Amino acid sequence: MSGARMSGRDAIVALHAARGARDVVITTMAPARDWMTLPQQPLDLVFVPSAMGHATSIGLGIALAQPERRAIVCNGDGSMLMNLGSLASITGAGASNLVLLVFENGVYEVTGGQRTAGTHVDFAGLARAAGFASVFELSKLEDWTARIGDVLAARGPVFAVLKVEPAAGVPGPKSPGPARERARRLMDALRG
Ligand SMILES: Cc1ncc(C[n+]2csc(CCOP(=O)(O)OP(=O)(O)O)c2C)c(N)n1
Repeated sequence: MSGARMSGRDAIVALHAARGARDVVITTMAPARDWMTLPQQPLDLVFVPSAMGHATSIGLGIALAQPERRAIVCNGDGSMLMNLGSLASITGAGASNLVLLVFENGVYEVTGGQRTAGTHVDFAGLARAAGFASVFELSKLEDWTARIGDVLAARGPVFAVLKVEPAAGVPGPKSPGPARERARRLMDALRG
C-alpha cells in the first residue's frame, strides 16, 4: 500500500468518540471487529456474521424508516464492490440522513488479506457519479479526526472513503451473540 494511511482501528476509535447519541452505527468486517473492542450502545448494529455487501442496504432501510436519525454505515471496500448498486439506491431514495464510510484497505482483511479489485477503483468518483451530496476522501488520521464532525454533519447522503492500512494477522470478527436477539434489541432501541 503506497502513501501514508491511517490505521482502521484508529479511524474507528475516532468515529466512536464522534458519533451522536441518537445515531445508528452499522459496522461490518474489520470495522466491526474494531468497533466491538469499544463500549457498545443499543443503537449499534454489529453486522457479524454477514453476507458481504448488505450493510449499505440495511443502513438505507434504517435511514428511510427513521428519517430523524442519522444512520452511519462502516463498510469494507470488498463489500462495497459487492453491492455498488446500493449507491444508486441510496441516492435515488434521497436518504439524506445516511453516512456511508468505506474503509479502503485494498484487501479482504478478515479472510486473510487477499487483494480486492478496490485498489484500482476510485470509490469517491463512483459516489459522486451516483449522486451523493457530499463526498470525502481521507487518508491521514489527523485529517479524519479534524474533519469527522464536518463529514457527519455534511449534506447527505454522505460518502467518505477512509484510506486505511490493512492490519495483518489480526483475527476476523466473531459474532457478538445470536443475531435474532440483537436485531430485536436494536428495534427496541430504534423505537425508544
Ligand atoms: C457474499 C459473500 N462472499 C464471501 C464472503 C466471505 N467473506 C467474509 S468477509 C470477506 C472479506 C471482506 O472484505 P472487505 O469487505 O474488504 O472487508 P475487510 O475484511 O477488508 O474489512 C469475505 C470474502 C461473505 N461473507 N459473503
